[in-house]
Amino acid sequence: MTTVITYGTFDLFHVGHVRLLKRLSQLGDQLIVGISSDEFNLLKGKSSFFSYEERAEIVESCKYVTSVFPEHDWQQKREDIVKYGADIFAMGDDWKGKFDDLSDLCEVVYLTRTEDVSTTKIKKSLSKIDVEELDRIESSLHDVISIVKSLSLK
Ligand code: C2G
Repeated sequence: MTTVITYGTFDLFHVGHVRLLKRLSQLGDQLIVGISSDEFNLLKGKSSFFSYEERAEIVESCKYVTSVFPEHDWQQKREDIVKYGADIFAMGDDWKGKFDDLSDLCEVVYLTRTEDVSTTKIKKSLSKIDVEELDRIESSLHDVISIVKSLSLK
C-alpha cells in the first residue's frame, strides 16, 4: 500500500487543485491531504474565502482523496509522514526544492502546476467584476438622472 501525502490551502477549489490531486492519486494507493487551518493560513499570509471546515469537506469529497487532516504549522510534515506512513510527499512545482529535506523519510516529488488558474486570480477577477458592475450601474443612474432632468424642464 503506497501512501501519498500533500498539503495546501485549497481555497475556492479549482481545476488546478483537481488535476494535482488526480495525478497525486495515480502515484499510489491512497492520498492523504493536509488542509491548512485558518490560523496557519494567516501565517502563510493568506486569508481564505472558505473556512478550514468547508475546505476540508470540499477536498475530502474529491474522488482522488482518501482523507484529510489539519495542517497547523510548517513543522508538522516530518511527524505526519511517520504517523501516516507516507511513502511519497508531493506538491506542485511552485514548491520545487522547498521540501527536499524530507527525502530521508520518503520520496519527495514535485508535479507541474496547472497554468493560468489560481485562487488569487479567481479572487481578482471576481473583485474586478464588482467594480465594473458598479461603474455600469453608476453610468445608467446618470442617464436616468439626465432624462428626469430633461423631462422636468419641459
Ligand atoms: N496547485 C497546482 N496548480 C494550480 C494551483 C495550485 O498544481 N494552478 C497546487 C499547488 O502547487 C499546491 C496545491 O495545489 O501543491 C495546493 O495549492 P494551495 O492551495 O495554493 O496551497 P499552498 O498555499 O501552496 O500551501 O505546507 C504547504 C502549504 O500548505 C502549501
